[in-house]
Amino acid sequence: MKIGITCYPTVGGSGIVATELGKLLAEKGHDIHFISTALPFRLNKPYPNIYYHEVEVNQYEIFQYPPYSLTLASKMAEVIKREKLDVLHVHYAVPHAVCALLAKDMVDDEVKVVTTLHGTDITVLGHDPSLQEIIRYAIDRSDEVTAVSKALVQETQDMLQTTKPIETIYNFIDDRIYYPRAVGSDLKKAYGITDQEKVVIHISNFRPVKKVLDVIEAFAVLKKDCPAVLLMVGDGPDRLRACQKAEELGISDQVLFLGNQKNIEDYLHISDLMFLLSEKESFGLAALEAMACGVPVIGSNAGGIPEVITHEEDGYIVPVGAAEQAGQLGAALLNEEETYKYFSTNAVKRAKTVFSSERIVEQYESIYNR
Ligand code: GMT
Repeated sequence: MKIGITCYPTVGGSGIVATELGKLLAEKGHDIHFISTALPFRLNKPYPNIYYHEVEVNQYEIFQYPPYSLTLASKMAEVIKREKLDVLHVHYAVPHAVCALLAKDMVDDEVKVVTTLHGTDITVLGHDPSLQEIIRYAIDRSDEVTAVSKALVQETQDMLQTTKPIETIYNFIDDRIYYPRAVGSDLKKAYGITDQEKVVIHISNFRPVKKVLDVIEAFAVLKKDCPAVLLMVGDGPDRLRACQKAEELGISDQVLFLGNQKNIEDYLHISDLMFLLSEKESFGLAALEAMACGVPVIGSNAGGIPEVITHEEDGYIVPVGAAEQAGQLGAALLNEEETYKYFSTNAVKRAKTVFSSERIVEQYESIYNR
């Protein structure tokens, strides 16, 4: 098939999943056409059947804001027509599905629009009455709609009363990159982490919904019972507040803010535990990446996180805001070797089976075939 893919090409779970899906579909012989503002950042080697069509958004005096959606729709229309796309798979209802539907209408083509919901368009934009109509339109007019967790399907239907059936297709990771690996302690040493210290990690874009202050608080509790260092990977609006919180709690020497990093797997390979204590999270791709590397995760009960982590089997689920409980559970797990091994082995098993890339790519293919 000839499949167009539109996603946000920057760092973020939806862009990662869209790119990995494109790569795996290309490996299965499909022609893939990425239509986006930049080359997706995970597209790091040449593929003869992956094409990239850049959307160049220009600023004109008559527009108060750069017309991203219109330029994208126009580029989609051009690619649908020239490349004779069978399917245009867009990630996010707003604006990407709306652009795809407009493009399809512009060229009056039979191309099918598949929309994948990743959460932010529902959990954040869906609350805005001025956008509800257009999100509902994008979902109901798409030919097929998928969402990355059952929780997100439910939330979408409850909030927007959409009529289109929405299929849950979970996210996946590239298991050639994320797998358990015993690495030397060079990276740990480079960061001044001793062999006696456990490594706790948090990875996100530090938006308020990620509750990074709770992560710092949970780590402060954990540290009382277990010598440890916290790696804060990523960057965003709450970074400064998180630094201040670490200072206030007198733990800033044990909390390392690493900013955005490319080779996340290197950090996961030296980690023992992850905290993902978000207030909203439709899936939590970072948790799956950690589990695939054998790192148990303590997650909140927000959105799709409980579909990724199995409580008391491969990690723990705590209520949103229960930072103290997360810290206590974390310390106990790190101090209890047998339970830790059990959780770590189960986490890898779950990542490889329930979230196997092979199985999930087949689910998308069967939607395209339909
Ligand atoms: O979490 C974010 O702020 C980024 C956003 C994205 O566009 O990547 O993440 C959303 O999509 C990911 C991939 O499906 C999910 O793993 C995240 O849970 C989801 N974020 C939220 O629901 C807040």
